[in-house]
Amino acid sequence: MLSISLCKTRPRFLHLQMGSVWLAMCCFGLSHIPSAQAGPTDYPLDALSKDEIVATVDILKAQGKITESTRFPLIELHEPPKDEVVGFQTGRPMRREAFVLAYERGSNRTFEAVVDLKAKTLLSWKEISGVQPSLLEDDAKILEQAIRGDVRWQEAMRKRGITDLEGVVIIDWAGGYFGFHDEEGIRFERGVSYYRGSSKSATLRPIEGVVAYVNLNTGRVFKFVDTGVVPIPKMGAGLGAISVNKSRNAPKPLEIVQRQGPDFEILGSEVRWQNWRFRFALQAREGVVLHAVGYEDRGRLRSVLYRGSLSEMVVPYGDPSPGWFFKNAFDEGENSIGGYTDSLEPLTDAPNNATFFDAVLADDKGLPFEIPRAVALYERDGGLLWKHYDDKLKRNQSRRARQLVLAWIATVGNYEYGFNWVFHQDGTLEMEVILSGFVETKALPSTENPTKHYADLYSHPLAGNLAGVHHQHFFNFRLDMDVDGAANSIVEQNVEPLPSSATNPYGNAFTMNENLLRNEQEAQRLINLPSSRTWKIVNPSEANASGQSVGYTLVPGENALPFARPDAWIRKRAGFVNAHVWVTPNDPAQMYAAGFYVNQSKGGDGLPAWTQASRSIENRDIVLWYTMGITHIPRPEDWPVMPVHRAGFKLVPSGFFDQNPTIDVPR
Ligand SMILES: [Cu+2]
Repeated sequence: MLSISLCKTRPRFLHLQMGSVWLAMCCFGLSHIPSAQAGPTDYPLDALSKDEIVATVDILKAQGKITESTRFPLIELHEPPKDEVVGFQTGRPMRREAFVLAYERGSNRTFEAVVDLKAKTLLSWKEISGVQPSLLEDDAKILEQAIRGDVRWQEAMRKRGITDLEGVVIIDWAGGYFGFHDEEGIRFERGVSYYRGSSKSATLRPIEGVVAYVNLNTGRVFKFVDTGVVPIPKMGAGLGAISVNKSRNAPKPLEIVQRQGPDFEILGSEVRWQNWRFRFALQAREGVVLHAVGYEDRGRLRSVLYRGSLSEMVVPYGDPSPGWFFKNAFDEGENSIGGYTDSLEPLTDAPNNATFFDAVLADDKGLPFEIPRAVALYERDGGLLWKHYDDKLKRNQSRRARQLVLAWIATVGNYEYGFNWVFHQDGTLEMEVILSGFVETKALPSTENPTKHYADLYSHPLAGNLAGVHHQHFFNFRLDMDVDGAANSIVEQNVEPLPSSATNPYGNAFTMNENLLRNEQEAQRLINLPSSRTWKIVNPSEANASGQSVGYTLVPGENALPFARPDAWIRKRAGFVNAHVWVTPNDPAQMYAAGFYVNQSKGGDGLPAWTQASRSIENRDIVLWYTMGITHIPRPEDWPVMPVHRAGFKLVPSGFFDQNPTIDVPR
């Protein structure tokens, strides 16, 4: 959820620290852990290498475009046009370009650049006015310094009995947009305070009702809010809150043994497994991006998905109080969630049989940094694949399923978000989102209630007067489907009961209606339980053996509608939450569901804006955008640390094959 970090050091430094810890641990016998260092880039969509990041910044320097004070909210691959990628043949020359966002804090100016890494030239450099690029490490430092120096804040802490001001931790929250005039035209954030005391390992106990608004261009607090003293809870969020219960015996080992090695092959950046082929890259903004996903069907490689990514995330909190109304973390657009990718811990974050991949990203100063074990790839037991027992013949036919998981986890402040692309042998591609970590805590005022139970309308108690505030997590996935080629259409499937009639005398009849969605406006859809609604991406030019268009069905899992009012600013800024399904013609300029510039955005960009034109989405290269919402009313069991919550969706072959494609799986 959060942009908020309990220890908001930008992750890159955490990784360096963790890297050294792991290096040390490797000396103690963990060196067998396989970690695949990405080789030289051999595919047009491979992420920028260390050398390419260095070269990008060097070219900008040589052109006199940047200075020591320039910061880089984003440096990543500038993807080549799709036709170039689709037509690419291994070993042939390929385009390599970098996209750069540069920010000049002193003049509050933002620039976009594209660098040609082959020709070592600057292809474009342009100023983008009226925007704020995503948050930088310096922002949190400037905010903290400004707040600590503010006498109103110092006084507010003393009023709460806090004398050791260095024992207070200040957390920055993206400013967002609420129509306030004094927040226009500046880069700003809001800071909230937690009490930790002298021990670095102690928890962060919320200091309720104190908010400082900081102008990040001038380094000044321009608004200060103190709504009154609320007792500081005895406990707060952080690892110190986790006291390990020794009463449970460790379960006996459960290990996957693959004496002959994993069943997948890695060829350059391509993974091949059980008829599947795909590539992936860790990008700073989106995290792991899936590329060129295809399934080999009786010797023929058939395309399924050209590009699959997390396009945006937002976590709106449901508390209107001055300390909370602004908490709406866009963890991708405001924070570049890929940059918060964890170094996965072998045996716990991923199972014993995992293969790990290191990744390289650029920091705010344009320097490359490595994330060891950023991505894990492993096979897991998939339960039963199929079965039938013939009672007459007394004979059983069944097969065991296996799944391939491509996993990464980001820690954004107090929350962990894991994203598993799960490949099934039957052609199903599943996204499994994992939520864990700490809920965002609030201190409740004492109550006259003799039962000493604390409560307000917007939260639920965790422990004592420490509460977890109601919130929702919305994820949007951008799925550039290429079902047997780029020219696809989308149909909505609704199952409907038939009226009682002479032909339906028993009232049991129901049918399934398919409705072609012809344009972007028609394709803004909600999930619908009464009609078991699904959506099928079809290729109208390719038919299966039964004569149906080949297709893949989007099968939703857990989902929600937003509870913020339709006219709330957050609904305008995160307009993608207003429908679960959106479909657009593929446009490489339209990658992020809430638009490119999300930090302090006013709304009016992203899916709602693009789809105004209501372009045709029939029999052409289309993108399916799926919004998934999770409503989180915190429970005592979410404390101290949340047990993993899973939610997701599936892309299931539907007439893509002529029959069950796993019939050939050996016993
Ligand atoms: Cu939550």
